[in-house]
Amino acid sequence: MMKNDLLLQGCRSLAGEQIDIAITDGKISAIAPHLDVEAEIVIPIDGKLVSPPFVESHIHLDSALSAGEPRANQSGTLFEGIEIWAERKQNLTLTDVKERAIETLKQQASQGVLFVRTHADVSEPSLTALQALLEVREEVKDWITVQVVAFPQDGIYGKPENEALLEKALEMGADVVGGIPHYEFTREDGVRSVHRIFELAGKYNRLIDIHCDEIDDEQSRFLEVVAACAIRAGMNSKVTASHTTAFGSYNNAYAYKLMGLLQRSQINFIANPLINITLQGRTDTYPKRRGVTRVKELWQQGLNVSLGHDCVQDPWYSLGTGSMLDVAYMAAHVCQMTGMAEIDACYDMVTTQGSRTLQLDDYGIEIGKPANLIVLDAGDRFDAIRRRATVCYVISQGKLLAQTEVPQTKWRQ
Ligand code: 17E
Ligand code: FE2
Repeated sequence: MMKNDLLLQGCRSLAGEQIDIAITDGKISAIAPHLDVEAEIVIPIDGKLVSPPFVESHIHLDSALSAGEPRANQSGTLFEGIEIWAERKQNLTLTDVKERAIETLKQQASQGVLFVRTHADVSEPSLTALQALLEVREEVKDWITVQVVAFPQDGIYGKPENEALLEKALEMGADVVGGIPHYEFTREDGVRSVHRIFELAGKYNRLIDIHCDEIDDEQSRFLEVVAACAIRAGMNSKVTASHTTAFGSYNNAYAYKLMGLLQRSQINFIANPLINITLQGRTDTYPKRRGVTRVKELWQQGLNVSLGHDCVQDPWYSLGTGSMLDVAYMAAHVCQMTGMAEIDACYDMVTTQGSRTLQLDDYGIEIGKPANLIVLDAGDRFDAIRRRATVCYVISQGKLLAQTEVPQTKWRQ
């Protein structure tokens, strides 16, 4: 009889079934209510929840762990964050970026994240952030999968050299083309930038993920341009609109028309509720806007929505731990996704829906797929989010990568 490398006994699946899982040569070799097989390592799971790993679909690893350098963000706005980062990025070195990125990836992986899409700022002439994150992508690939977005933070047309830097980033091997149309000087530049992004994605055969309408201005309407380009280019689910916070401020008549276009486009959406609940609404008095896109309505329409952390301790957000359960928890609150099915949907947005945004093949717990899975100290998705449960085991490519004990309180009285 073939001996398995790992056997997980007595797992609870997301569907609530009791299952054993066997792993051989990095792949899931068997799943059944009870497996009578031998294995090098047998782990008793005791009815804990087994889940596909978390997917971080939107983070900036180049700025992670740099909060306070050279100064803190006093206004709490996106714009002051961009100014502070413009100063900090003068001093980037490969080692500086790689150390902070790998430290963040370790924090993420220890909490069950095994797939990450990171933005790399490419509006800086040495392309140090990009080079560093491309090197990191290779160095960590045996335990975590990283996609790199070439992200022109200062706008494609903000400086004459920026457009060429974006293209150079794709030649160097960035997986995804990014953009920031709402930050370009004019509406026309913003529209032109979206067209340029689609041209480049076509030329280099890359995915697209645009920071789109991350502003409270209800007149910021680049999402319609992105959706129209996606339809015309036939790129559909290869395209992602990140943030789209202005969608939360559009009038309902326009939102209704837009929703039809989005349906046709079948693009993906990423909301970053931790950061946008703090960045947006800063120019409001009261009532203050929530600063997130229409997550619930997009989800109700059957469109693909995933959630990101965006930042871990950087000029835009000094908090953050990398936990995707924190992200899902905040989404449940800010997006008022508090019904039972809605809370489960928030969990799916940091797992399966994220895998769709990243266009991952081979994601999920099925026989024959790579053995990437996590075990949570929870009974179901609701329980995992409510308690932001400990991720006890992280199994990456068939190997036990990280193990965390569940904290225990001892009553002394
Ligand atoms: N840059 C940007 O344009 N928007 C953000 N939310 C972050 C960086 C974190
Ligand atoms: Fe972002």
